[in-house]
Amino acid sequence: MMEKVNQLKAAFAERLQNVADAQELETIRVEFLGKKGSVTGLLKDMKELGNEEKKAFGQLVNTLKNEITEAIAEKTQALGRLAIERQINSMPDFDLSAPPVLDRGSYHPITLVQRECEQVFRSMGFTVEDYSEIVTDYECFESLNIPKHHPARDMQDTYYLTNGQLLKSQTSAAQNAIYKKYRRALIEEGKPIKAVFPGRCFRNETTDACHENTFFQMEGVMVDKNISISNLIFFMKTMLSEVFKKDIKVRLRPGFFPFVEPGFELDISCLICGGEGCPSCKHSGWLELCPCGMIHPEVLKAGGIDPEEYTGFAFGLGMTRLAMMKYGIADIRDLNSGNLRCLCQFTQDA
Ligand code: FA5
Repeated sequence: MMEKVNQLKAAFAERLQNVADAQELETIRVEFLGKKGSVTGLLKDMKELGNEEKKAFGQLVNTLKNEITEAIAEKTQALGRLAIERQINSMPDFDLSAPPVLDRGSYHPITLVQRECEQVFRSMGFTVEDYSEIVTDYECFESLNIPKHHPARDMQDTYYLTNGQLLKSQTSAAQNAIYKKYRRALIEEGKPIKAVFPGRCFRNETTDACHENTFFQMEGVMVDKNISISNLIFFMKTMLSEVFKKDIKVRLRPGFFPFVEPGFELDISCLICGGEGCPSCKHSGWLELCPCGMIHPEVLKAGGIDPEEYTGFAFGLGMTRLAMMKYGIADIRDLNSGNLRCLCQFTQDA
């Protein structure tokens, strides 16, 4: 009996040493600890033993069971750490101390990400629109169901000009103009509105590793008959897998924006720390990347579209944060720094 226990112990140790991933580890766990596993199988032999021997053998099997459970838990953690290391190592090299290459010009990483996103959306039939950086209060707030004195304005304090205009705090400021530009084609010719509009945004807020006072977003809207949340999720997933060229862990949770109902926050697992928590993700392991939702009826009405007949989705992709995640840039402020050591390293991707 004792020999059987030792043999099993040795067999487990050997299997554990060579395990490559979590799936294989689970197979081993079932093989040894499952209902029909080898450790459970040992107990069947107990029938042949006397009472005293039964007790001693039972304890032996229990100890073995605990040892195997513990070893599996340790291995699970080690494999998790390994997976994170692999993910970090697979990110493109980004070295702030590398000497700048000054003999040629280079594209800014945000330009590269913006072009890539534009191309993805163009291939799905979206038009790419340009819009002003200086907008009116109506464009940035009122037309988006945010009347004066609405508390949602506190989240987006921006810079006001003496003539009452303002530097846009969100690319959503172009929504109203886009609806008005395309509503005739929608209503008279049945052409869905499918548009993205990238742009620079401004907010009067304190900067940190993931917040800038000047950053880029890309807004997207789609309006037609029978547009639903499934359409929204499909386009979001397609965009992320095209940009990152791999599966990215995302989570969708409820979010409040007066111009959508229902509204969501779409977060991605932080690629700087692999989800462990770091300054780039405010130590949460997740990064708010792309809030979205179904366009509020009042917003469609303001754009001259009948919400009884048409529905649509909208999203506001944080393009500066997307560039951080794609290129492994831990501090958002490097992107506006004008530091060529950082910025010229992305030329080869152009
Ligand atoms: C908005 O700006 C909404 N207009 C987005 C939206 C559009 C919602 C359409 C629903 C429908 P928010 O303030 O959360 O939402 O910003 C959107 C994204 O922009 C954030 O997830 C983040 O990725 C990025 N962002 C916001 N503030 C900053 C900042 N200070 N620095 C860098 N990126 C930022």
